[in-house]
Amino acid sequence: MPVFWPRTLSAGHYYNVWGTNMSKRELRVIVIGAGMAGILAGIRLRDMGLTNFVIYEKSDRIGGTWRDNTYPGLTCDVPSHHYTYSFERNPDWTRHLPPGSEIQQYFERTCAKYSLYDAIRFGREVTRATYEDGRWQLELSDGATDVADVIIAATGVLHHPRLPDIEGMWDFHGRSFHSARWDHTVPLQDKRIAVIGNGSTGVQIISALAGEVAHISHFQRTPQWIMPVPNGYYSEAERERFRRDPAALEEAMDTATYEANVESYTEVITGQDTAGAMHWTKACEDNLERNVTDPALRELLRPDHKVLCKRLIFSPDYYEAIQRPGVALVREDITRIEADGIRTADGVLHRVDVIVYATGFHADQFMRPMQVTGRGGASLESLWLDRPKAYLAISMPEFPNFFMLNGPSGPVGNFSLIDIAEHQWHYISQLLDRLRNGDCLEISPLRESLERFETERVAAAKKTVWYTGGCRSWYLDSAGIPSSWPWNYSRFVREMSEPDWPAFGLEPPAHRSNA
Ligand code: NA7
Repeated sequence: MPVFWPRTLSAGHYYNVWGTNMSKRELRVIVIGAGMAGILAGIRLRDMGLTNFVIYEKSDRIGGTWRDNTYPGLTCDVPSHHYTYSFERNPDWTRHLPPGSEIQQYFERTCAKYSLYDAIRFGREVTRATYEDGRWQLELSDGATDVADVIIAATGVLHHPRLPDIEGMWDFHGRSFHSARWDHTVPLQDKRIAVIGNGSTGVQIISALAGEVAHISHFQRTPQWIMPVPNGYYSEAERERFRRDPAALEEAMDTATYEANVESYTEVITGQDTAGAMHWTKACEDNLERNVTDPALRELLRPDHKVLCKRLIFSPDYYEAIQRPGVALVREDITRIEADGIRTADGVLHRVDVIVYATGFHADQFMRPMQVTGRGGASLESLWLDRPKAYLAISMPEFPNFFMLNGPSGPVGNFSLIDIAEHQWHYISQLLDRLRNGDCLEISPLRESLERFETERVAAAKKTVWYTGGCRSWYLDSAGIPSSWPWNYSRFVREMSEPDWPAFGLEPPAHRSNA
């Protein structure tokens, strides 16, 4: 019979060191962030019977990225019914790909339905977390403090807007803003707009505003491959059927096909010579050939990197939009921004009234600028000196009982981050069970577990199309190594099914070894 001796004992808790539980330890849990993952954590904590928790949210509303982004055309590129919690289906999606505003409403509705608002503390940013005497001591932006046994960092990936560093950009006399800080006080209809940036965001804005404004110019430093994914409507009759009959909704979701697509996608990323690679490549090439009629424009729009090297853009109508009257593609490099517009390398001044910076995010920040200090003074900044890292994207040595959802090197391909977070929660809940059962007071991976994982992950990452495909993207860390999960989806699901306990210095739970 395995015996797990707690590393430290704290007053008020009773532990049965002989491997059978006399009582469950009450854990105080602090969740950071009330976006998609924080909401998931709150609901699941309650399901586990853990009621002593709060969710700190720095903003005044829930929703994370879906609260911050309100730009015209905002759409998630995951099929609507797969961008939903598995336990809270949404028969009311109106489109096959969910509009941003509906996603935000869905999260707000879910929060209300699960009475989660009571647990959320708005306008409170966690600035510091320090592990002392077996517990996490937290400091908040308003000077308050709190204490937790467990921290769940659900702080999101793409939430620190990245503005470019272009000479003269502060001299511009018109209005300008980042796409994630859309200024809805600026009327656009009779304006000349410049959109800088050609990721999913820039493409969606161009598609939405083409024909709706006086003129719009799309400044593309790097062309992108575009997958022509149609975005149809669910009729009211279909939605009513889904409301009445959850089985019909499940059938319409066709999860088997969705997961096969996800698997095929991840196979392509990790091995370019597969049949799947040819399928994705051909679909994007055909889209360009068939839907851009002017050969000169077509060549300007043709990427010189492999399909899927950058995060693939799903759009049913970008090529149509860029060919409309009043829409211009600008491929010349931007040299500076002046009072009246944008100057490009060919000397042309593109006169505009509004500049939208669709220039992406600092994807390597995660919970930072929060200062995190672990056991024995270990600092997060030191651990992440070369790149953000975590064992299986969830936990870090010397940071006991600190678990992340959508943390560094977790999967971020074109598939549902909700599904990813739910798998990660399944894993974290098993770690929480060990703490509650009194098997141990602290859980963190061994240093060698993280080192082994990172060595293997980086080696695999160098074989992915993100690394070999001839492009740069936000997937790459400061050393140019892809920061995402470099294996297929099945491996992720397998790894998340149950912790490899020895990697945490623990034996498997007693009930398993006794089985
Ligand atoms: P992305 O995908 O990071 O795209 C940012 C775009 O901004 C990309 O086209 C960049 O060009 C461009 N960029 C960045 N800096 C500059 C400067 N200085 N000059 C010109 N162009 C610049 O961000 P998104 O918001 O579109 O999407 C982020 C994710 O959100 C997306 O993948 C989905 O997961 C949802 P580059 O390619 O680097 O030449």
